[in-house]
Amino acid sequence: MAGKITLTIIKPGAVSKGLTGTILNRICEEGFRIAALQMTQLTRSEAERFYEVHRGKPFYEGLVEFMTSGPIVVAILEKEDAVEAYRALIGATDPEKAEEGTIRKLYAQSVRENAVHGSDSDESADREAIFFFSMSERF
Ligand code: FUP
Repeated sequence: MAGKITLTIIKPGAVSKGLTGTILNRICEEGFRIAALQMTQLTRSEAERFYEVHRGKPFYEGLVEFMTSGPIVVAILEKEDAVEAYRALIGATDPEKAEEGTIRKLYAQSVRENAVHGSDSDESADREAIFFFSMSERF
């Protein structure tokens, strides 16, 4: 039976440091199936729309600036309880609070430059997957 999905973004800081392969390898080793994959660079309006829920917060401008600063790698990941399983794998938003061995603990620079995104609910995962991928790009 197919598992549920989550959406991840390998953020500009991690892509520019050459960590894309390392992070995708870890994701696969942890039993996620890559159901869609793309490299792109967000425009300002796309980043604003993706992070709409955070508009008005003190970190919003910096977040949009960072997320548009270079290419990103976006993937739909499939596994049982994908959202929860992937959030456990990436660790807390703030890498200093993230568990040892998590992707953010290993590769994040700071709360803002925290290496990867992971959807926070099944509803967000569906919305975010549609944001980046058409059905013909999903396998
Ligand atoms: P997460 O779900 O762990 O990605 O975290 P949030 O949805 O709370 O935040 C989304 C992004 O906003 C984070 F990945 C980084 C950025 N952010 C900050 O820059 N500062 C903060 O204090 C909180 C979040």
